[in-house]
Amino acid sequence: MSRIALITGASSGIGKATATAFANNGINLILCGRRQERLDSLQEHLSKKVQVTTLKFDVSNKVEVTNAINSLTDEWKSIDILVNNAGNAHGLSAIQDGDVDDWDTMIDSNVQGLLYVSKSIIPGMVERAKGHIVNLSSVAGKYTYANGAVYCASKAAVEALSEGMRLDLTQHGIKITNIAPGAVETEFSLVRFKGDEKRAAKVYEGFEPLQPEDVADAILYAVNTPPRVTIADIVLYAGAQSAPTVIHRK
Ligand code: 8X3
Repeated sequence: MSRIALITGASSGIGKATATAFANNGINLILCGRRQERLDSLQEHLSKKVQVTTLKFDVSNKVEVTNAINSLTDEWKSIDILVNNAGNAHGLSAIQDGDVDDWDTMIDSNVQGLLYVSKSIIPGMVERAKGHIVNLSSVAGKYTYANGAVYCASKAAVEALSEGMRLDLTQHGIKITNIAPGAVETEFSLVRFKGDEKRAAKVYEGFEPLQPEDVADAILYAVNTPPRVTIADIVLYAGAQSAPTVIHRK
């Protein structure tokens, strides 16, 4: 089989756009997510181009992650590219008003989840002496903003994990790419604001936000570089954005 990529959070947003870009480039896919119907419909669509399988699990559930990845056949287990995309923001409020359950959800998926999935896949990459891990961080991991302390901290952890993974795994032939997008129009804000469509829409008002496909293009560029090149870090802002919370709206 040609290259195999496992993508978490593949059923929407950046994960889905990345899956589509990979399929267009002949990369076979293991689509992972919590919503089986969405995974099935994406599989149906993309399997016209490449081989596609799906795994339903919640990244924050250690047992589910291990069982799902262990259930892959040997052929599918030879994962060349891991895209750690699953993650979310929950709430936007000052630390004194923060909801502890929101904090748990962010730390559990953005940090623990990324670690559980990576732990299930890295030993195989080390054994095969090749692989590429793409971690979806955020500009929020580079600059902390007001009311976002815990989300920003979770993404700062991703930044540290990308650096740490690179330090430990480069000698094993494994590349690590950290991707830090700014304002991308996805379900991100709808999830952050718990389904409040008006509040979510306001985030993207008065400027043209990044689209998931823009981030997918950057990921595709990173995974298609020759062995002599490691794309360590890519920061993407929307055209009208100059910092995470500085957007020039019309
Ligand atoms: C998403 C970007 O700036 O809304 O990670 O935190 S931001």
